[in-house]
Amino acid sequence: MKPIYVLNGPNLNMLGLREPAIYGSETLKDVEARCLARASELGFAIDFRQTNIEGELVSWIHEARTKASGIALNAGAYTHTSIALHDALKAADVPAVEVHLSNVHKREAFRHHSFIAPAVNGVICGLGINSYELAISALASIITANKKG
Ligand code: DHK
Repeated sequence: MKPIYVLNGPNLNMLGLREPAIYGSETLKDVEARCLARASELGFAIDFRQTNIEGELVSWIHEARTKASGIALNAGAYTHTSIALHDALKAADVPAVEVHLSNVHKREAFRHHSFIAPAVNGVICGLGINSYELAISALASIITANKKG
């Protein structure tokens, strides 16, 4: 079984230090541990990565086309700016879920629009680390259903 790629974009390496009132006090390592535990319960492996570089996310999404069974993507601020990530997700053609720790709709207007949302199966936001766990659960269901169908 191919792993689920859990891809994290800019500034997510600063979790735990960065605006804890918004993003919580847990680190990206803590997020990875929770994702790993959830995926294991569901019989999936994960490949968990973070980059501050938009093009690297694009390349990882391309790679997912053949190497991953699905993608959970928190693209950070690139969510609100990147047509390149939208196009990469369309090209990848694997199940994908957009994830955010914070409720972007409760925040500044510039966070209300996502270029990624139209290119993914679903969007989960505002639930802290639970957003990631829910994305993995949703992907596991979609991948399993696709196999049966
Ligand atoms: C993370 C970021 O870095 C922001 O740029 C997004 C997202 C929201 C999050 O909530 O996980 O606007």
